[in-house]
Amino acid sequence: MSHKAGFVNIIGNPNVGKSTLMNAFVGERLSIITSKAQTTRHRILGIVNGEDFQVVLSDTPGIIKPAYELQASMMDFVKSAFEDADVLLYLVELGEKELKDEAFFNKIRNAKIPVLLLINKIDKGNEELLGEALQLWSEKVPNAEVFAISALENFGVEEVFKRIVDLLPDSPPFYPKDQLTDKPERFFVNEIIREKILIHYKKEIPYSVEIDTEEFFEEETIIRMRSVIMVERDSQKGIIIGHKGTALKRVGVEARKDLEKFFGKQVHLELYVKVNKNWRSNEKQLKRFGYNQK
Ligand SMILES: Nc1nc2c(ncn2[C@@H]2O[C@H](COP(=O)(O)OP(=O)(O)OP(=O)(O)O)[C@@H](O)[C@H]2O)c(=O)[nH]1
Ligand SMILES: [Mg+2]
Repeated sequence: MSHKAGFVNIIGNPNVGKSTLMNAFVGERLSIITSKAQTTRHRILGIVNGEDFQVVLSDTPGIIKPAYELQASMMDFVKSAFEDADVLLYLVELGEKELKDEAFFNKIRNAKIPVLLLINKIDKGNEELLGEALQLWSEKVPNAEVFAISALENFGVEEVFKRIVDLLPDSPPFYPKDQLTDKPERFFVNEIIREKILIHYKKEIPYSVEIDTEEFFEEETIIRMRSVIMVERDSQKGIIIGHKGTALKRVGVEARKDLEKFFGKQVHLELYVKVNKNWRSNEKQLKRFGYNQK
């Protein structure tokens, strides 16, 4: 029996629904999703296995012009997603007109591999808007096959997946067939906590935060975790903790609930906050947190 396998990398502007789409393909909440741009900071693999195929999806950060070292490293993850793709999924949302970064856009237009251009969030529009978008994107990216989808409502996702499998080369699997992702458990702990911070704090706070799970200890009936919320400045520490610790407590309670769902086990989560001055611009610190992998 022949077997197909390959790398299918999702790229696009911030907030267009890349992580929502990846989770829809995988059927698990692997990538965190929020209404804020720059939610995803890493390249995260989601592996979908069938008897005769393995689709290795990559969720990537939204494409931006980097202003500091962390963002530069996020864009390196996007670059790497161009290098090993067998199929590119270029995700746009209804109403969007352009990819601001011309270099990335040209890479998509000149790609030597199949490109599927997916117009997402069609649940938000009408036939007229969709018609305009279909025309616009077919002209802008003539090398792509265009699909209209709603990742949130799981509309058109199955059809895209079938097309992906069609396009994959014959190849043995790259990962064990029971593997779902390339990231360790602690990564998902960090991400689930960061999601709560993105949801509950304003302005620059979520972008100044990094999580480091120092302890992950699985016992028979419970997993014990201790995680540090790192901020860049003293003033941010106070904001994270909040009056009498109520803000931090809310993060802890909500994160624990999600962690219990994710791991299917009772979770004990200890959270504390630490100032790590300007970590976003510090190469050593970024390496330590899994960025700057070059
Ligand atoms: N209405 C609608 N909303 C969607 C759809 N897909 C995603 N969203 C919403 O769009 C927002 C961003 O979704 P994400 O999946 O985090 O987007 P992303 O492209 O991964 O964002 P970054 O990681 O920040 O680049 C969230 O509020 C989602 O619920 C869709 O098909 N329809
Ligand atoms: Mg994302």
